[in-house]
Amino acid sequence: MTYITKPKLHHPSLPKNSVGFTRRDYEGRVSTLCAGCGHDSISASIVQACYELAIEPHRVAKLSGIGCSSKAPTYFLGASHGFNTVHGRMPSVLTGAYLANRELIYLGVSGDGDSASIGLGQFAHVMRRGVNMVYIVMNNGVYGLTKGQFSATADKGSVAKKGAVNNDSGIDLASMAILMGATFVARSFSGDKHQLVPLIKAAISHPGAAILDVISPCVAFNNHKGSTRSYDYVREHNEAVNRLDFITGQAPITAEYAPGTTVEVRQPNGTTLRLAKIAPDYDPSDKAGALAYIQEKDREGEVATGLLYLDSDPHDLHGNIRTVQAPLNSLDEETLCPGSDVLDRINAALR
Ligand SMILES: Cc1ncc(C[n+]2csc(CCOP(=O)(O)OP(=O)(O)O)c2C)c(N)n1
Ligand code: SF4
Ligand SMILES: [Mg+2]
Repeated sequence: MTYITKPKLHHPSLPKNSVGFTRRDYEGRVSTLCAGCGHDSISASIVQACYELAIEPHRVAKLSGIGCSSKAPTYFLGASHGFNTVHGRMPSVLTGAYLANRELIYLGVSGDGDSASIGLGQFAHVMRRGVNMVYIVMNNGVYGLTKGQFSATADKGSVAKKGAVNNDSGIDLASMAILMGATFVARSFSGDKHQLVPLIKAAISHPGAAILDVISPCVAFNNHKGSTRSYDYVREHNEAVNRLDFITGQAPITAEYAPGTTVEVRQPNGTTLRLAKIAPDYDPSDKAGALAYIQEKDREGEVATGLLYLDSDPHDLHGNIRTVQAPLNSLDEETLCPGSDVLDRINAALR
């Protein structure tokens, strides 16, 4: 309930990370979502990832749209910047914020309705512009907040709680993000923290547009037999292509693997992603191969999860349009307004 506040005092023996924060410092308010909602598990994974990466909470900006999923940022990173936007419009507000200040870590949180229905146009464009962000879709196949209508990601043939069958084709947001130009595309399941936490950490370390399509069952409206977004269905049909174990440069490698069973991918910011192969022939750097694999698994009724696509040399919006490094609010008037002589020269050059 909203009126229950969390105690501010922490036990003095709670372990701290390298920047002096406990895991509790990354939490938010008490959740008002239904008990068992997948979204709360994703929030817990975000808390864990930020704690393990030792991110200072004030360096994060979390933005969302409208929906149960878009309420979730209230329940994690309570000391970070937050902006709850209009339904489906989070990507443009995030893009604007990123243009104004590239020094923050941007976390976009959305739902399948928010991203694939009303916000599909915004979703497509934010993926192709190289906005350095982590975009998390809490995907339950329904509009949870408005009582369980099928969303645009619901699979054709899946059955609603009251028996209606979905006749429309479902939109695969991971495939769409790959097509649109996202440079880090992963899919996971809210119930698989071991897969999800490292993926969130890797996405944060990726200097480009990173998206995580996380299947997140809605226990109130879409967790029954006939649903393809229920806990039982996803557990039975989860086909992981790889497991992301370590991000070297920030964490030491502590496990050993047999030769040929892992791939290491270096990123421009000095971090290295180490992938333990589960599907031996799966190559996340092969765009066409990734799209074909996702389709193939979908045809078999399976859900491909893991790091599905990675461009290890991502482009960045600021680099593309050559903007200044400093946040706009730190620029003085002289820099922002170079004077009428300069303006006259620019106008003359355009004549
Ligand atoms: C402009 C506008 N249209 C419609 C709505 C009604 N509405 C609120 S949430 C929602 C769908 C949310 O679904 P999703 O993004 O999947 O989030 P979930 O609740 O399932 O996590 C809709 C249609 C709205 N708030 N604003
Ligand atoms: S209605 Fe569904 S999505 Fe919304 S909080 Fe409840 S379980 Fe979660
Ligand atoms: Mg939804």
